[in-house]
Amino acid sequence: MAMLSLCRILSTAAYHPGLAALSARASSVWSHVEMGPPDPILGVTEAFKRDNNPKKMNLGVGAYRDDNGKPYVLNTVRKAEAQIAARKMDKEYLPIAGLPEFNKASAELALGANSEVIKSGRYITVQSISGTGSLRIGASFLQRFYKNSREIYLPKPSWGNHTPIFRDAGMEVKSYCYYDPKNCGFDAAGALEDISKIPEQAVILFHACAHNPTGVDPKTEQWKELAAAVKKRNLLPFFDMAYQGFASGDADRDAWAVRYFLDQGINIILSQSYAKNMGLYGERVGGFTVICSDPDEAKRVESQLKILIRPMYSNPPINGARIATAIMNTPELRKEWLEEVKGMANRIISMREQLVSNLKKEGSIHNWQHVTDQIGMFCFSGLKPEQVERLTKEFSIYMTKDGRISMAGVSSGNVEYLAHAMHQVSK
Ligand code: PGU
Repeated sequence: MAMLSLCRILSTAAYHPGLAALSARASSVWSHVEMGPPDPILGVTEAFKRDNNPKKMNLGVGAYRDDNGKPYVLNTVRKAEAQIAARKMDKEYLPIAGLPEFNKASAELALGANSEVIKSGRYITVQSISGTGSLRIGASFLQRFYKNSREIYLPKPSWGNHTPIFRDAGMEVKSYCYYDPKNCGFDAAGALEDISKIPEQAVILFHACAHNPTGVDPKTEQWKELAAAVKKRNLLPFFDMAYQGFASGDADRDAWAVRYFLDQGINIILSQSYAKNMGLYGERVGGFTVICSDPDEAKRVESQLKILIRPMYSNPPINGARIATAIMNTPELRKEWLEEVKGMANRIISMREQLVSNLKKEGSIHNWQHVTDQIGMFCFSGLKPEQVERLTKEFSIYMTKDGRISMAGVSSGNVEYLAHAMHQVSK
């Protein structure tokens, strides 16, 4: 009977193309798959690309632009690429844990070459598929081996991809108070209060510097209080360092919190990305580090990280890691690179100042001081979702719904237009 009616539908469908599509849909094994929403950050770029307005601005994704609004490849990256091309190296597989020289240089960049941890060898760094891949390895490692807790506490708010990364790896994602919208700053009291209630031994995530999306970092004294609170609750801190050098323009200074926690005897885990500070976005270069109690433990952790990585992607890509290694390990390139990072950080700081002065010129009476107080790539503007929607619809200015502006996309050519549009939607 069922067979008969199916035949009838199919023969009718032959004369009605609409019906044919319908029956094809009903019979597909994927028919239950629903349309998913676009990504909150990368979806903004997709919408931006579809817009034909010549004045359009993409302030969604955190990707650095030069003052002409063009994607920027660092001089040191070009030089490293030339060095690598001249050596005519092969393209064999990397080891599962990646390029050993890269892993060493990466750990030293984060922890400092004179770090006791580095000297004693009680750590393991593996190359990762940029920051996201590093966080995901970390999440899976926690899920498999961190027996003390299933919970990870994220700052509220945090980078939009943190929740899916940890959730998809099987962790339970919770949050702690971080941002105070009233004074557009770090809510130290709220954070400490929340942390004092986090179950002992849970995992807590910190943005090492240049917090995304708020642009608000704890001050030195506040980091000290956070470290003390973490120690008291015996929490496991997971540092996400995606912007080393971008906050202050100084890579060592931006690693201060990470190094302070280590000095306090807290064995952190760490994710690093070279997307922003080397502009290696699409090359996907990053590192994942576990600080252990001794070198033997580090060896055992390494063996298990390899067992985790092997079925995921076998081994990481080679090209970007070679570039990053050449930059970090060639003294002249390293020096020039750190200058370039400072240059990028400074251009962003000057755009913050110009945005505020142009808002004032437009006649805005709001207090925009947080725009210049905040650091790193983003400005958490305080614009409401309706205002963001108007910016997009009326001015072709694209940003995430939470009002986060990627300051890296602002240039002297478009800062006036942005200020004008922001004033129009906020007056
Ligand atoms: N961690 C934080 C805090 C980030 O902001 C980002 C990138 C990453 C990790 C991962 O970056 P990788 O490219 O994987 O190294 N956030 C940017 C880039 C776009 C995105 O969402 O991936 C952003 O605009 O928030």
